[in-house]
Amino acid sequence: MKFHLLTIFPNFFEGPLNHGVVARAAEFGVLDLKVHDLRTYTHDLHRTVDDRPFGGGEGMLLKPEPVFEAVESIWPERTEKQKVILLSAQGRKFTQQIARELLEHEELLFICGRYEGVDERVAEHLADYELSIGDYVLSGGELAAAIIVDAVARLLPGVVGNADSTINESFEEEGVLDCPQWTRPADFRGWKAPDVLLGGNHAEIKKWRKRAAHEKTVRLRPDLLT
Ligand code: 9D3
Repeated sequence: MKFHLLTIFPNFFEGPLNHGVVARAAEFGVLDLKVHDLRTYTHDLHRTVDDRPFGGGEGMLLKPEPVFEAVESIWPERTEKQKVILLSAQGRKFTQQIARELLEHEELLFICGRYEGVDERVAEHLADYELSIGDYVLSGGELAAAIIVDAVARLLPGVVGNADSTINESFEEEGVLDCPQWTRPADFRGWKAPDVLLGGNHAEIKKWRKRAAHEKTVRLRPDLLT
C-alpha cells in the first residue's frame, strides 16, 4: 500500500513514522511512504501557499492551486484505487471502521491542513474523504495524518505479526474495551494481581475477564455499550 503525505512541514514525519510498526511495514515492503512539500507546487518567488479568507475573518487559508497541482502531479492519471484524504477539524470523525475501509484502497494521499483551514474547493472537488481525529483543536493536519497512517498500516497483512492478531480488536466486533491485565510481580507495592488470574482455571479466567471488561467499559466508555 502506498501513502502520500502533502504538507508544508515535510520534516515533521521523520519522528512518528520511522519507528515501530510503520517503519517495519516500510522495511518489509508492504508499505511505501512518500512525503511531498506543498511549496514545491507554487510558482511565485515566496512560494506562497496561503491567503486571506473572502468575507474577512481570522487567519489564513491554504490556497487551492498548489494543493490541486500537487495531487495532479503526484497522480497524473487518477484511478478509482487512489483516494485523497483531507485532514480538517470539520471532517468526519476517524474510527477503526474507517481504518478498515481505507485499507481497501491501493494508494492514499493525505492533505495536511494548516492555518485556519483549507479553501473549500479542495474539500468539494479534490478530496474523497474529509477526516478529523476527534473533537479537540490541533494546529494542523500532520499529527492527524500520522495517526491515521499508523492505524491503517498496522492492519496490513504481515505487519503486526498480522495473521489474525488484528481481527478481534476492541471497538470492533465486541463493543467493549479489552479486559484489564497484569504481569509480574504478582504483588507490587502491596497492589496484587487478581488471584483468579494466577490460578490455572481457564474457564474461570475467561468468565472473570468478560465481567472485568464489561465493568471497565461501563466506567470509562459507557458510550460503547448503548
Ligand atoms: C475558529 C476556529 N478555528 C481555530 C480554533 C478552527 C480550526 C482551524 C484549524 C481548528 C483547527 C484547525 C487545525 N486543525 C486541523 O487541521 C485538523 C484537526 C483538528 O484540529 N482536530 C482534529 N482533527 C484534525 S485533522 C486536521
